[in-house]
Amino acid sequence: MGGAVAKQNLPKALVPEKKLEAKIVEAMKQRESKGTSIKSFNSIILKFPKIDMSLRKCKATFQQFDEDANGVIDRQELKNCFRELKINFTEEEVSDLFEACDISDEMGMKFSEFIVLLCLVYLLKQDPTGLHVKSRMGLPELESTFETLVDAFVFLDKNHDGHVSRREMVEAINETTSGGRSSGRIAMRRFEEMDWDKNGMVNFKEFLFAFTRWIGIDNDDEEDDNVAENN
Ligand SMILES: [Ca+2]
Ligand SMILES: [Ca+2]
Ligand SMILES: [Ca+2]
Repeated sequence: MGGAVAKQNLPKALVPEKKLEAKIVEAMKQRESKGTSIKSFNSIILKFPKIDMSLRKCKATFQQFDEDANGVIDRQELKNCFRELKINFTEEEVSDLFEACDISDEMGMKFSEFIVLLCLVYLLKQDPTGLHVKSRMGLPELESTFETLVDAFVFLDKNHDGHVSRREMVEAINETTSGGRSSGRIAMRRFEEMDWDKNGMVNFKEFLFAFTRWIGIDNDDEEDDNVAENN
């Protein structure tokens, strides 16, 4: 309750993202109440190649919405994208999402940032009223990959509070890999990689960004393509 007063003193610019983060945590908690199909940390690792492939295929979607083909999706292009995918977010929500995901500050979203944004949209679009639609965004294959990522996060977030703590990360890894010091160290390293703002907690957005880095989605064959095109 005391937090309400402190919140009002925040600089205005900080509020939108906080609001969005709160919405994401809320949506994640809702989803967590349904549990996870993932049984072990190793099974997440085993899913990497499939996730990797599916996300790479999404490059065509990215290019489709990058109307001026400059390699990034700007605000207007994102708005058009949402219209096309029938994602009915308010202007403010679209803008908040853009700011939350445009972390490279290149006047637009790179591919990896776009993927993270779509996955957040996927999570936010779950329908608590239970009106089930087969696909939330008309991108069924991508959505099943997003579901896997959400599922993985739910597995890691043992106490279902919408954040993965360092302890939860260690617990998740130790569950399967018979403990031992090396797995503990791996867990630590993974955790530090994920926790960008170093607040000791990993939220879903941090998790997704870490994921795109682990599978190296931005350092793909793009450069080769460009060379081929220019020659
Ligand atoms: Ca563009
Ligand atoms: Ca937690
Ligand atoms: Ca963090």
